[in-house]
Amino acid sequence: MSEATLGTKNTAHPAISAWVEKMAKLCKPDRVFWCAGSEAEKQFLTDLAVHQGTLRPLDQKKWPGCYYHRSSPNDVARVEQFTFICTPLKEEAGPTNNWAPPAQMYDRLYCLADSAMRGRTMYVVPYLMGPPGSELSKVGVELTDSVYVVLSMGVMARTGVLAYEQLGESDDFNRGLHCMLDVNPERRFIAHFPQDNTIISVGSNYGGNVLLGKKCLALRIGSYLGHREAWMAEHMLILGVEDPKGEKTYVAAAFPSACGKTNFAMMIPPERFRDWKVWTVGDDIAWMKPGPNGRLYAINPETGYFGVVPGTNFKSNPNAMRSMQRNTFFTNVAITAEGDIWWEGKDEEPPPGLIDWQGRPWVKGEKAAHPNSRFCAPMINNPALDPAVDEPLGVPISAIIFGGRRATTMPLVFQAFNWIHGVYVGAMMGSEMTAAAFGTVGQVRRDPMAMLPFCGYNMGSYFSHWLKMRKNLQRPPKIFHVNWFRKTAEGEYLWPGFGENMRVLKWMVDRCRGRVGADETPLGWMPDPSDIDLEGMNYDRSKLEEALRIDIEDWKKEVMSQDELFIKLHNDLPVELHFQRELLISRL
Ligand code: OXD
Ligand code: MN
Repeated sequence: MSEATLGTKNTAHPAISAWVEKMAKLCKPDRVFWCAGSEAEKQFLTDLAVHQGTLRPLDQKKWPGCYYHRSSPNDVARVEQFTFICTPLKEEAGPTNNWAPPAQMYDRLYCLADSAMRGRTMYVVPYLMGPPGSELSKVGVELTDSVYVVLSMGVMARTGVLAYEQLGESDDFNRGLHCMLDVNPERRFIAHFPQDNTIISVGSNYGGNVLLGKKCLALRIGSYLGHREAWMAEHMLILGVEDPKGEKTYVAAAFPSACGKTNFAMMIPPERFRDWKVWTVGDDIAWMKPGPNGRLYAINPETGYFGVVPGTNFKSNPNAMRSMQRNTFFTNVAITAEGDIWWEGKDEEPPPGLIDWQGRPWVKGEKAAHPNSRFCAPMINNPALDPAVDEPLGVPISAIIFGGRRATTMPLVFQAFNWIHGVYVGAMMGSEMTAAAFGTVGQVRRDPMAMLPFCGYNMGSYFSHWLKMRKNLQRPPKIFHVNWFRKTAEGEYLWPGFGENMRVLKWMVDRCRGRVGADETPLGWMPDPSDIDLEGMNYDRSKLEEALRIDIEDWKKEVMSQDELFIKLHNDLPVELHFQRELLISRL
């Protein structure tokens, strides 16, 4: 395609054409640029972003195809306080979401979007979430005035004309409008209109708020559609564990933001497990649907990783390091004049002349990279990428793992007695807050199924949906809960985590395959400490015993603290969860 034809209209689809025309009339851009997804287009837009100063090339010898982006310091994380679910009835959004009536929110946002792209270009980004040809895949079209968004969407989703092929003549596509405005928190809204399959995001340029395929479509709108269409959109990584016989067991795991999903999804087993291999299907989102043999199948709707950088190094996550070695965008890390980058927890000394994430000469003792600085890397770079990642049917899930960041109470691992008990365990998940969202870091909050910020409808109905899905599964996944973050009274971690988590993962896989026993406890099935293989580890078994210990007094407090969520959701909470709580109390 020649430069002259880049950006020209590339579809005659009536509904897309009409909607783009309507939005262009509203936003009044100087130009509408239709993205087709070609390499030439990517090069053209990258050069443009560099020319505009939005992207800065890194040292291309060390970081081929990699670019640096710095966001506005007021725009570095998701903003749950400005995120809205706009359903006709408040009850549909439920008590865990901000709600506004659709008409009122459309008015307000159309007012803000009016003429917002004057002097700018509106990019039309058609995209596909999920493998081409999959029944689970969904089409979206994002309109944006940010080249950074267009290029990042190109990493995170299958963008370009292939999306039109999946859509065919259907009008069933997500309409997403993104206007940066003046990137001002006072004019920042991330609004979802589930009934219209529409998203409007204004006033931000941070990934989680503006890469509309990700949190907005794949989770908030996705969960709403899943409820309607009998499938599940979950905040889960997907990985395949290959045992020495070459048999693969797939698991999906929900941990809250910045609690190690990417590390777990890309785990490299320790030497003791050299005959085992962990394959990554996805690190953040799973779309799951009952499939052949009564099993639950999952796809990763994304094609890239939008991961937290600080703490990532060749020891903590070698596959993430390899994934970000080329064709990656880094946002809000520290940089040098020569185009090298650094962050806290990178396993090398900071290079001289470091400039911090806000563009100031770095002062030792201050943060060089923002704690929520990110890499946006194509999954194809991951040496452990599972070949089944493009499989339209998805992969069969044998286990679902819930987990949070808990210094006390939660043992290293337990298995729920059955699906209903597992739904209760997931629903009551709690975690200490991290930097991925605006809020008080360290405070424990309930984060059901790690979906608190992402469930696009009433959380009580979402639990009922989980319970109902069981009816469509003859062989439901087993459900587990893990906690890698339990500490001693002195504040030391009881379990080393990272690759060593393979030892716990193996126990879960063996449970799924009926290869290991378990002890019945008040919480569920638990391993005897001798069932966790500690060979080759310089680790004291008494620590494992402590990590697995159930403290009845702590658990009584834990059950009491669930009151808050029970009271908040009392109108819509399925009775099964009340019963599960009563059963737990009686076991305790
Ligand atoms: C993410 C998040 O970026 O959960 O994945 O915040
Ligand atoms: Mn996430």
